[in-house]
Amino acid sequence: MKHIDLILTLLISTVAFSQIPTGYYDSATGTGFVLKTQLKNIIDNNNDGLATEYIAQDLGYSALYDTYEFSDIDVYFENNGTLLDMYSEGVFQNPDNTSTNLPDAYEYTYGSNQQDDGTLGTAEGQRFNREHVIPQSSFNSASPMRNDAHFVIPSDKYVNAQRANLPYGFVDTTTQFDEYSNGTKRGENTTTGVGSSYNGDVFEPIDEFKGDIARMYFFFATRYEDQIDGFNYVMFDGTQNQAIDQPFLDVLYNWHINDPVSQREIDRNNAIFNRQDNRNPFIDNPQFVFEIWQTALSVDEFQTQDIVKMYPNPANGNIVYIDSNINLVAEVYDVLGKKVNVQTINTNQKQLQISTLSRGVYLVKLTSENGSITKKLIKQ
Ligand SMILES: [Ca+2]
Ligand SMILES: [Ca+2]
Repeated sequence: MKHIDLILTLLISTVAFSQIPTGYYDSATGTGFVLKTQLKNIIDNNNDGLATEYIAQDLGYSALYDTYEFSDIDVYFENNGTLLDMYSEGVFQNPDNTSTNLPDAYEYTYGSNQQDDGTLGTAEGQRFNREHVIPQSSFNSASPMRNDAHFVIPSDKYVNAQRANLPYGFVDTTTQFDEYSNGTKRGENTTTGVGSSYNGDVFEPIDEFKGDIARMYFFFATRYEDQIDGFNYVMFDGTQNQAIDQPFLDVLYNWHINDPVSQREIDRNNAIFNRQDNRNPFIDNPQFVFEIWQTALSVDEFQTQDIVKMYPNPANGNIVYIDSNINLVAEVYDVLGKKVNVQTINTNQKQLQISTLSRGVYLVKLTSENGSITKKLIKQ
């Protein structure tokens, strides 16, 4: 085989292997916490009838740094191959919620800047190390949790230490708070909005990475479902099913909805799958979050406009999913205000059929007994 052919073959097989394997989620047929357990059986390290290549591997703690060279590379922002650290990656949030790159305050290179001894990390920009999004103390630093790249991320060592074991939440910016180079915050839990019943300090990533963090919690609560009731952490409720305590479940759901899955997360999931042989189902299928936890969400999803979600949008298929825990009527209007479609969206099906719509911009008015909201839909 010629050299170039060999490289091509390797590239193609790598790409093929790194995507969701056909049939991987076939056994995830249920809803609610039944679905959660089905997903656990797919992504855990037991042989539940799955192909052996899909049994989760524990590669050990030092292997995380090797994984990061595949899973956490900045090919999205500066696009310069340096480390992508969610606690320092510079992303500017415009008021209209479109992101623009800002220069990072500092950048890290694999190998030369990574360490976790006690000598550096007294300020930002000195070293990076391994940050457990779910703190190690909650599971006594036990394996395989300690070594699981799905929720153990590379981060600036100083900011990592500042986060310590704090839960995630919205920081109250009307009182004194700490802010790090890219806008990551630490301070009092906000007393407005969701997440108001916890009174200690919280840690808040920037908007660009809120959903990433949330989906790591949904992963953890699923992957380690059979042990999590024994883990001790303020964000957990001591149960195997719901696992994530109120009000943090509402916070994480809000973050999941308002920061949808990005290409960076899809790539990260694929890279970790190549290494560990398991996937984060909530990156592959974001609707699983609502399907599992819908009865546990304490807020009225429908009355909070930001939380009623319609996706994908723009849509290029025949179906748009609508997350809601009560029945809705969907009226579709074209840009001239002409009603072109009416459908009932019930809580079992949650799908808006758009096969009859031609390409263009539409307004979808969703009405329940609580009121109505209108959302813009683009069909491509
Ligand atoms: Ca960067
Ligand atoms: Ca994100």
